[in-house]
Amino acid sequence: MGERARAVDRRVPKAEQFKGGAHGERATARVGSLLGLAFLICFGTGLLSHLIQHPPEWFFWPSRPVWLYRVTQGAHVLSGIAAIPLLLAKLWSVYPKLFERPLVRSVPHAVERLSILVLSGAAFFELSSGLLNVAQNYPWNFYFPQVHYAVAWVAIGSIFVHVAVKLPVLRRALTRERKPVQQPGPGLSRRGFLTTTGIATGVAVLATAGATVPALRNVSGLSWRSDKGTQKLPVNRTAAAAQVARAAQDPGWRLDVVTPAGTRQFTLAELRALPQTTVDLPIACVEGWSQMATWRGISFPDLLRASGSSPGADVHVSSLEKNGLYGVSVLPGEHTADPLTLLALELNGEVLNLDHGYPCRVIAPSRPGVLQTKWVEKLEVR
Ligand SMILES: Nc1nc2c(c(=O)[nH]1)N[C@H]1C(S)=C(S)[C@@H](COP(=O)(O)O)O[C@H]1N2
Ligand SMILES: [Mo]
Repeated sequence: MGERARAVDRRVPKAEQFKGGAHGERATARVGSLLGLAFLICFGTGLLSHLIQHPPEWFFWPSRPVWLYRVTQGAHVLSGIAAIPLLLAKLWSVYPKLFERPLVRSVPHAVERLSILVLSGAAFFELSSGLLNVAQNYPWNFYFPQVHYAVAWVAIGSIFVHVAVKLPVLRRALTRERKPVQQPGPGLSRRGFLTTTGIATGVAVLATAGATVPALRNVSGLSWRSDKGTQKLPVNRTAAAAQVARAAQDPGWRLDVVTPAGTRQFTLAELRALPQTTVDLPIACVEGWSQMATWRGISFPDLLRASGSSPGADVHVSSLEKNGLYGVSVLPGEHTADPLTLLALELNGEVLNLDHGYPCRVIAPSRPGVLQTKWVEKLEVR
């Protein structure tokens, strides 16, 4: 080593300088386990949401209980929120390792360090892109869900590698007997660190939980979505933004129901003359907010029978909205056979507001909000 390099090396802190309990194995292991759990919940519920929106042949998602998706997606967003302070705490707990020398001890050691780099990058990307998506409506188009989904596999894969590599350390750190007399070292103690991390995580979760847990509405400073929207329901995309205001209010509007037997057209008056069903169902947005509402309209089994088809068939739904990403959806047979699935004409006791999908919209139990298509103009049984 040259004179200069030696001088630089002297100024870099040494790993041994960080003696506080906060940087100890046990603190890292505790926070790491919680972070791993948060990621596992987040990955599982995210995968589920992806499968519901892009169902492969083998996939089946029940229409009951009606609140199921509300709970899984709420868990997705809240576990992601919890992971943010946990990840920061974890990184802070282990950052002295950056000063370990030599940088690379062996090939396996190099691979391990590289995998941590991938893990941190993927985790950071998932949490920040998810947070941005929750905070702003849809700053990305197709790009966000696709990339968020792809990187989730990178994150969970590298977490598995990391946990496998660290298993011996984890076991040692989580089971070791408490030393009877421990000299309090310099720096933040383990207890202080864990308490701070716990409080930060709790506050972050509480601040967002009100978006989906009604009892927490008034506690959550960050539950920007609440029951305060038009007709006591938030609006995600207005009729003006979707450029459907004129077509939706046109007296010439008709609903086309296309079945193998032919096409049946309904005017709004004809839809209102069909048997009406009233149901309480939540809208559960993929962004994590959800809100219960009372809906009234024609149940899909009734509508399909009135159109010469039968409940249980897949139905392709098209909106008047042509430029957006959510102008079409597919209702699986499981949902079209469920009498709680409505083509809704009313919301909370009033005619559906233009922004909520007038003249009619889909509302089905246990489905992502993005599939609750508004301003419907055509249903196709295939
Ligand atoms: N045609 C159409 N339908 C749509 C959307 C849209 O952008 N266009 N947004 C969806 C999303 S993401 C959600 S969460 C719900 C919200 O319904 P609301 O605006 O009536 O609360 O509508 C869904 N239906
Ligand atoms: Mo949504």
